Amino acid sequence: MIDLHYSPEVALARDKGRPLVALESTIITHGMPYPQNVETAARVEAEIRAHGAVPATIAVLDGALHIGLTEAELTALGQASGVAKLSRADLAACMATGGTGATTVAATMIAAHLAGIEVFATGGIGGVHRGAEDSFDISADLHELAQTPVSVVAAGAKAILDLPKTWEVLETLGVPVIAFGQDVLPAFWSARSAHPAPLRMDSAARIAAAHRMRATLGLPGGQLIANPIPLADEIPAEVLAPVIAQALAEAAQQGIAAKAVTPFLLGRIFELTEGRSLAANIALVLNNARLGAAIAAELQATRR
Ligand code: PSU
Ligand code: MN
Repeated sequence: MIDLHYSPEVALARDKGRPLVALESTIITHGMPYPQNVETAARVEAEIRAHGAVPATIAVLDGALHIGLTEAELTALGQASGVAKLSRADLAACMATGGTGATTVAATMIAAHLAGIEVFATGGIGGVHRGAEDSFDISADLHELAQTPVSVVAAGAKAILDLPKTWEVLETLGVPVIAFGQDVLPAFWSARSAHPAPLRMDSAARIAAAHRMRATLGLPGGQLIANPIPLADEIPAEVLAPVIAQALAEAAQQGIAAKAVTPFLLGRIFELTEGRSLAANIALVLNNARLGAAIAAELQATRR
């Protein structure tokens, strides 16, 4: 049996049968600068509580897989430097060697499933990087969605990626991509893209019903809920396009590769937009936390 370390709040929620929403930690350690990362993590947790669910932020601390972090653990993780970024490939090795690491979407899905948590809210999933035809850089998040039964609420995939290729791969892998409340997919910092949504749902109850039906049919894997950033917080795609292009060119010049690509690009876009990208990122994560809480409540009502 694997030894999961539940925080007191999460342990209590499990006892009482309260709805739980998993949260990742890579967004804290690699996705946002300090101190906004710690502030945002706390605000996202508070948002989930305010909407009737209990947050479970996931990370590996000294080899132990934590489901829910205390405020002190969260703050320490957000201030630490050199924390490992753990995806499916890294999780077991980090735990076996007593390491500390932040979980990506893929690793958070694995941990959430082990803990019986069916919903996970984050910013944006990883996907197919631009130039993947040469680099082969495709996030393990996509294959995780195809095999681990967790519904992930995100504002689409990050716009630094090749979004059309990302949607194609998800379709190939049989992952339902459900746009929430609109007919086109969102593009992370922008509410709308030109890409038609493969599926659209307008209520948390329907999303929960689709989650349950996959299990009934014996289909492995989860769902991606593509939840658009609120319009008041979005950055129009045409404003971001040149910024993304510049960040990508710098990454290529500096030979940034593999796991370093996503954190580098997010950091540069933050600098180049003078923090505007970060404000939008925070707004969209809060929005995803609210929808995640609503889906968790619906799933809890139909739990078997
Ligand atoms: N979404 C954000 N910020 C992030 C990430 C997602 O708003 O930092 C992280 C997630 O943990 C995601 C990871 O799983 O980036 C993808 O990294 P890669 O492309 O190396 O798989
Ligand atoms: Mn990658």
